[in-house]
Amino acid sequence: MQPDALYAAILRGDTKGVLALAQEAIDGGSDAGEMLTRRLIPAMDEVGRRFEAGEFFVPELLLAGRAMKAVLTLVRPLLASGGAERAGKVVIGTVQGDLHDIGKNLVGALLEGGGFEIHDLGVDVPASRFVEAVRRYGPDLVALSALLTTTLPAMKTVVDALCAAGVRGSVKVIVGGAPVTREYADRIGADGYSEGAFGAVQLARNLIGASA
Ligand code: B1M
Repeated sequence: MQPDALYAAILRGDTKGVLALAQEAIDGGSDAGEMLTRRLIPAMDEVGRRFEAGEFFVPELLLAGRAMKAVLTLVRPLLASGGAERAGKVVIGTVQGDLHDIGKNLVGALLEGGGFEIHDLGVDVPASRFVEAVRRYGPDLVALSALLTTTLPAMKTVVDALCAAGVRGSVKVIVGGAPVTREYADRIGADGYSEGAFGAVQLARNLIGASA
């Protein structure tokens, strides 16, 4: 296949084309992780750039998002097939007010591949549901994703709610997503920050002392 066909199909929001090209690449022996980092994620970044520049509008974001989610269902089993030993339990979700879940799903899939048991609370998750989930599942880690500058404060709300509920000491909290920075993570009292999805797995392992 041509090197940029997959990238271009994401930009067109062409789900069928994306699936066909990704399948072709996988059948041809392409590495799923590389496909993600070199072609799919950069294509989504370009969609975001065009949106910011006023060249794309919400329908294009939606179409590209749909195509990306579809291809992730294809790629996910390949990422999650690490066969790693059980590393710990994670409750993951996108914070309240935020509907972006592609990055969160990717982090979840990679953690799963790294041997973690995942409880995915979905998107637009209020702080009270994170607290409930911590009580219910007894995770080692709570993983929060946010993609909007306007929903960043909801991460602090979750950390504060965990403290108020008296469960903060029993879990590590990691945060990530495009607008999140290490400085912000430190400021809200999170235990860890990872810029990308792949780094989140090592971070999680380091925090709970699981072997690599
Ligand atoms: Co939205 N959106 N969007 N959008 N969208 C962004 C985020 C934006 C940057 C686009 C832009 O203007 N350039 C911008 C935010 C600006 C800002 O706040 N600074 C934006 C906006 C403005 C909006 C709306 C407000 C648009 C509107 O309605 N006017 C609206 C908000 C809706 C809401 O949430 N309440 C909106 C809606 C949407 C769609 C629903 C249409 C769709 C999402 C579909 C979906 O997720 N199911 C969408 C999309 C597709 C995007 C862009 C184009 C792509 C996001 C994506 O999936 N990227 C995005 C632009 C961009 O990111 N370049 C944009 C691929 C994904 C793999 O990357 O999610 O960043 P990402 O995850 C990365 C890292 O961030 C990290 O790992 C991943 C892999 O490296 N990561 C973690 C993520 N979570 C992590 C957690 C961790 C660790 C790492 O530990 C726990």
